[in-house]
Amino acid sequence: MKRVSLTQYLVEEQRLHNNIPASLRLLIEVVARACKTISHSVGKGALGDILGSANTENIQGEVQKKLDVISNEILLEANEWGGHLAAMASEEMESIHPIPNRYPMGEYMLLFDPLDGSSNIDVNVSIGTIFSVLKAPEGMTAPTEADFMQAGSKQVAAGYAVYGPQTMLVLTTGAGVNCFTLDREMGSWVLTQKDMQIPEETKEFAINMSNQRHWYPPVTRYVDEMLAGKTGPRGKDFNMRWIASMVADVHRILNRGGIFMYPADQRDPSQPGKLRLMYEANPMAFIVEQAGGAATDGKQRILDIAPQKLHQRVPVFLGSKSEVECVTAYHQE
Ligand code: AHM
Ligand code: MG
Repeated sequence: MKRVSLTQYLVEEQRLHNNIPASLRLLIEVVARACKTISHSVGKGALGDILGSANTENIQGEVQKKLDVISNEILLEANEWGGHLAAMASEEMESIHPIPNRYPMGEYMLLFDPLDGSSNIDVNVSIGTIFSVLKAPEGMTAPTEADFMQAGSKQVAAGYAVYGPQTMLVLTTGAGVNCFTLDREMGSWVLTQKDMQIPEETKEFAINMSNQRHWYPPVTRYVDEMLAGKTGPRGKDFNMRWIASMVADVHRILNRGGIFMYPADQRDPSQPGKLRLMYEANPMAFIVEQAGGAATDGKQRILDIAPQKLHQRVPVFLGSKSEVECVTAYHQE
């Protein structure tokens, strides 16, 4: 079988759909290269002094792991000098990171969660990197946080790398979703799944059940009905999976269907859910919709949310269309 590399895919995609100009291709290739470096660090584990805590806290007051900090540095350094970006924003940094003056300023803005699934780093369970690409506003000279406040529907590209038994890169530029596997010997990304499609019907759900007592009624009702099995209102037995790495849970759903939920709950009404709109919900919603699935915050399409601040959290329901529509309908009743 002829192998198609990430570069060849991007060049041919531009010819076909005119949706990946040279500077966006450079951006995607640089991010993919950074993910390769992160994958290499992840693979070293205890041999690479990358496990454990960095003894620092990020903007959300979460203790940073060494690998959170290392991955953030790798992405910043890789993307600074190419001339394709105006600014970056990261889950691990309080404010935006404009491109230093010594480098030319480009037309895109990159957002990322450098290392998602931090609680799984030290136990050798799949983790990942999530990224989102926006266009810098026309005529922008000095980027500010306000320039990033664009709805997810404005994303020009989004993707994630999952560091699991294999390292994979899943990418959309708005014309479907494709998956590349890292050939570790050759150091290259090879196209291994074209036009991924999420099955519309499913019997699998993902939610952290330990929060059950804190849920709001629509989520309780939806999950109770699934748990009732064949003789319940849904008329079928459901299976549950929760990896606690969003990349790994979403990757499973892209491949065999399912619904992923991180709802808001009653613990802290000022924090609507755990996941961040700009680094987690938006890029994953873009990918899921491009693969024929759906993504809402329970009330509206995630990609339509007008962001208020960089580190904003939102409830997330995404995956197989019929299930997302069902739980969203329960929120509207
Ligand atoms: P992180 O970005 O700090 O790693 O947090 C996000 C992760 C998601 O990958 C995952 O779905 C969720 O947190 C798991 O949360 P919990 O530990 O509450 O189950
Ligand atoms: Mg994270």
